[in-house]
Amino acid sequence: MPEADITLYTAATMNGWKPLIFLEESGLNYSLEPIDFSARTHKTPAFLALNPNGKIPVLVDHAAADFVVFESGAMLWYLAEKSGLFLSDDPKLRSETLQWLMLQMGGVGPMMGQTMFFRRFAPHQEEASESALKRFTTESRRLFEVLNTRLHGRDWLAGEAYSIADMAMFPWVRCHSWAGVSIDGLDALAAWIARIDARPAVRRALQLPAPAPRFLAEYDR
Ligand SMILES: N[C@@H](CCC(=O)N[C@@H](CS)C(=O)NCC(=O)O)C(=O)O
Repeated sequence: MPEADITLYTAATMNGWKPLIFLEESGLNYSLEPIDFSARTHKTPAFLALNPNGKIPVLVDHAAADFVVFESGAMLWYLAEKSGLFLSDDPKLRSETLQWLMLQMGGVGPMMGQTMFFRRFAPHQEEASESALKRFTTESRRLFEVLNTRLHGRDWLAGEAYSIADMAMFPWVRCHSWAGVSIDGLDALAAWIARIDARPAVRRALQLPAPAPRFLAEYDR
């Protein structure tokens, strides 16, 4: 049996940082298996046996008979239930947290992911890419405005405590400038980014796994 209770397979990406933030915040005992996309480890039969979708992050809970969890939102939820941290027991507060977590998984993540693809990787000269870039950038900005309205006069997305909803949303919102999505005028959102960015556990998580991929070099701008 491995020494750590949990093995996390991940990389330095928006989805990859989410469980790292939780694990660093909670102090759960884990070991890290960095996944190098260029080596295609995440497409090997051994990895696909863990996650048939061939993507990171993936977690194996050795303390629960090697139970496997993929999908970062499900992973944060699993870790919250395992540890009793960052997700309220109160049914309404719990639902509120999961609503904002789902908005990240179904809205902000996919829209920002597509915005990044069309801004950074797709052939820009093609008319279809220009149209897609405009669509995804506008929708990402609209979602940021929803978050900004929600955060007006409050510190966290759900209830009065930092939760798995904040942990899920943060990496995607923090990289707004790399994606080319403006947060101008969204002061509550900017304050929330700074609030989370300043947490020591978050600072540690964002350095993992090192080294950061080259394509994220502009991430902090
Ligand atoms: N919905 C999945 C998305 C996972 C995902 O897209 N992971 C990306 C990194 S952020 C990945 O593994 N990309 C490598 C690839 O697709 O080859 C989750 O939230 O876990």
